[in-house]
Amino acid sequence: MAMEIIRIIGNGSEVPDAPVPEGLGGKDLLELYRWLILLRTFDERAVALQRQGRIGTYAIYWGEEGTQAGALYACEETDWVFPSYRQNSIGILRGVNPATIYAWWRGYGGKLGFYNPRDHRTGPICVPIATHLPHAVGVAWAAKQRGDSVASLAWFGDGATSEGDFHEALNFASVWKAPTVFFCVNNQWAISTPYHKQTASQTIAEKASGYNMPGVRVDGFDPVACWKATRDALDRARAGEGPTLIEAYCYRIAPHGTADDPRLYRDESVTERWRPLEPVNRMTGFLQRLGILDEDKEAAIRAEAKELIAASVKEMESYTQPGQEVLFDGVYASGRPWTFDEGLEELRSVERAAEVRPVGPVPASSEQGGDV
Ligand SMILES: Cc1ncc(C[n+]2csc(CCOP(=O)(O)OP(=O)(O)O)c2C)c(N)n1
Ligand SMILES: [Mg+2]
Repeated sequence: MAMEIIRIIGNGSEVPDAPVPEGLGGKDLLELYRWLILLRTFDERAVALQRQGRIGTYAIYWGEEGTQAGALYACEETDWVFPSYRQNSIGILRGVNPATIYAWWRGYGGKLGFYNPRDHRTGPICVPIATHLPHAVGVAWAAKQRGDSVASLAWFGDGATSEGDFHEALNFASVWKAPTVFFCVNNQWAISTPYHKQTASQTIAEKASGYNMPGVRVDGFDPVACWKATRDALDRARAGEGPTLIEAYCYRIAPHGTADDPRLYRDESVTERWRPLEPVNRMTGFLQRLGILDEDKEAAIRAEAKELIAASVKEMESYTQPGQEVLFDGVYASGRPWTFDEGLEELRSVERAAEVRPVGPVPASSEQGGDV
C-alpha cells in the first residue's frame, strides 16, 4: 500500500522546501527551534552523564527530537501527552524541571525523580512497551464524556505495534471516537529487531485502516511536517471525528540505550547515511533560508539551553539519595500497610549487608541489547 510521506523541509539544494503550513508563524518556528535545541542539549548531556557514572542508564533519542517537539507544539496546553522512555524529557517543554528527569535516570524515586502528571498534563515516562496507549485513550474518552475540548497524544515505537495494548487502544479509540493521536516513531529498530521482523505491513500507517481511522506518514526528521500532521489530527479529534495514527518514518541513529552496541546487529554504514537528515541541522538550514535565523540568534538559543541544562545537572547532583522507603511510599494514599514494612525491612537488610561487602571493580559486560 503506497502512501505519501509528508515533508516540508527540503535539503537546501535539489529538494525544495514546501511552504510553511498555515498556523506556524515566524515566532512559532523559532520557538519550535528552541525546543529542538533544548531536547538535543538534554540528550547529549545525559549520555555524557551516564558515561561518567553520574546517572545509571539512559535511552538516547538523538535524531528523534523533531517527532517530539513538532508533535508537542501542535498540542494545546490543555491536551494530555503520554511519552515512552524515548521521549523521556518531553516534560521539560511543559515546565518539568530537567533535574527531575536526570534524577529519574539516576534512580531517584519519590518527588526527586518523578513529576505529578496532572501538573503538566504529561503522563509518567512509560517503560513497559505500549501500556500507556490505553491510558491515553482513557483520558481522551473521559474528557469527551465530560464535554471538555481535551485531546491526548501518545508516542510509541515501531516495536510497540506488536503489543496487544496498541491494538486494544486503537480499537477502543476508534469505536468510541476518542480524541487521541497515536504518534508512532518508526525508527525501524526495536532494540536489535529490525522493522521487517517486527511486522509484515509495508507501513505502520496502513494498520490504521483495520480500525477505520486515518493513517498518515510523515518524515520523522522533519519537525515542521510532524507539527502539520499532528495539528491536522488534533483538528479532526476536536471536531469529534476520532483518532488518527501517525507514522513518523525515520531511523534510530543512536544506540537503543547507553548499554547497547548496535555494531553487533546492524550495518552502521546505513546509520551514517541517515545521520545528515537529522532534524536540528535541517531545521537550522530551513530557518536560515526563511531568513528568520542567523548565527547570533542560533548561538544565543544554544547558550540558553546549555545554561539551563548545566544548572539542572548541578541541582540533580545536590539531591540527597532517597532511602529505600520511596519504593513503597505513595502506593496507597493511606500510608504503608504492614506487608510493605516487611519488604522494606528486607531491603534494608540487603543494604546493610552490601555495606560490609568490599566493592570490587565493575566487570566488563558482554550482555547486549541494553534493555531500559
Ligand atoms: C512490555 C515490554 N516488553 C519488552 C520490553 C523490553 N523492551 C524495551 S525497549 C524495547 C524495544 C521497543 O522498540 P520500539 O517500540 O520500536 O521503540 P524504540 O525503542 O525504537 O523507541 C523492548 C522490547 C519492555 N520494556 N516492555
Ligand atoms: Mg523503534
